[in-house]
Amino acid sequence: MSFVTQTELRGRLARTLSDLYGKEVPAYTTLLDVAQDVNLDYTAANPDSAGLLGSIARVTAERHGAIRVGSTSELAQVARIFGAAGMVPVNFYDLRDAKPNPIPVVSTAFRPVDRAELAQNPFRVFTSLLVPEDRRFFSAEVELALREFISRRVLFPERLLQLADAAVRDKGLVDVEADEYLELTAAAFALSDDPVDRDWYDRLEAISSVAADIGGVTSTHINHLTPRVLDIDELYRRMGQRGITMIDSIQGPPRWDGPDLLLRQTSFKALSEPRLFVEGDGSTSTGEMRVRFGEVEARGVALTPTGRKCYDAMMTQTDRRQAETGRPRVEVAREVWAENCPADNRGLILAGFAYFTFHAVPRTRDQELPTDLVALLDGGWLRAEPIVYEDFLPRSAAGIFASNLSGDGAVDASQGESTRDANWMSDQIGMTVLNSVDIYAAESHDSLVAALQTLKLTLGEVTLPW
Ligand code: OOG
Ligand code: NI
Repeated sequence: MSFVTQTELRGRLARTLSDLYGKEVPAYTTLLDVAQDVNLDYTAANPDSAGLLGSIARVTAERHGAIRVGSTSELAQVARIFGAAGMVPVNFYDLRDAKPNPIPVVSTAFRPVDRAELAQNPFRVFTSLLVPEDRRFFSAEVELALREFISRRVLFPERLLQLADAAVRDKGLVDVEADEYLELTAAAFALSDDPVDRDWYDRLEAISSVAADIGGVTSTHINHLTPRVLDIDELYRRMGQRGITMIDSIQGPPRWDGPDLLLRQTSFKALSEPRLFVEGDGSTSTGEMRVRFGEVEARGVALTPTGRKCYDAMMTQTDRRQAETGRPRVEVAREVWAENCPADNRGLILAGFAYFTFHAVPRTRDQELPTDLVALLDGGWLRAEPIVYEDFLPRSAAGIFASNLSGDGAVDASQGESTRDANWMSDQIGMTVLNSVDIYAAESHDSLVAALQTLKLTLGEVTLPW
């Protein structure tokens, strides 16, 4: 009997769910094929830069998925299941005030945190929690009905939760138990064929398609799985050539000549799948549901709070200038980027905009060392490597949600909201929801201290640009 570590379990979980989704949603397989071709072509054309934001092996296997649940106890169970594979909750995203399409959920993402773990397999799952108590979306009566419906269902069998807890406790599972964990997890996230109560589903859908997708059915499901590509514009073109219509645009930063920032994403719309409904008179019929779609992403460097503020301001400025001039958004965005964003990694470091790890370059010369970080970089004593952004962007996420909603739903903005934040979520699931800025900052800081130590310098002696 062999032992499967949590790291191996995560790699196998990503593959198992990817295989399942490919069987269920054939267009996803096309997306994977095209993504693979784009990555191979990009690597061949750019052998020096292709691996800068993660090894090709990592990028090829890299996926994120998304699921949605209805209550904090369901979310706490999800945390145990992903915890088994070394994935912990990172960041709190509130999509309830997203414009122009508010979504009645708050979200986090389960992912590995350590550099070595990310390099092995960075599988992450964006997980959204319905907020039935938010009066801008749901009346007291609908809230109650939702709570009752959700509390009656069982998303995850007890055996799966036991295996998950054992994996966390023992840092892995013996192979037969690992197989069982993977089988039960895949079954829990597959699209169920349980019949759907038509009246209840329609009632929720009139308020929000996402509410219906979460609280109108007796199970949860992966609603998309996302591969990573090195050239998302090329992928967008090639999907079009294969006859798969993508949403109108690529979310996030524009394509430009400077460094890749954060995250760019695009998706194809949910496809219609047959589903059994129970009608008001008790009869059953086959209808259709459009709940599962495909998405692809390109990742760039993680931004510091200063860089992030600039990113948010550039997005707002792009909106404004586009509204004023009526020019194409991509063109406006590129112009705004050229005006405001440093055009290379050195510029990002000087402005304190982005996170890098620092590495001492072995040297034999005995010239005197400068004590200024920028001089150390310019003189070739230190090398800086961008830290990949491993998280999500709420505005892009809302865009991805919105592109897959059938109607606008009904929101009463005059009603009060309920306060929800990372602390609240941590309390609910009994696990700290981490803040990714802390993770990136610590990694950058530690690498700098270690690199300086190799050069026989200390952090206190060195002038930093930020
Ligand atoms: C999640 C949408 C967010 C992303 O990549 O930003 C997301 C959902 O539709 O449930 O996956
Ligand atoms: Ni996504």
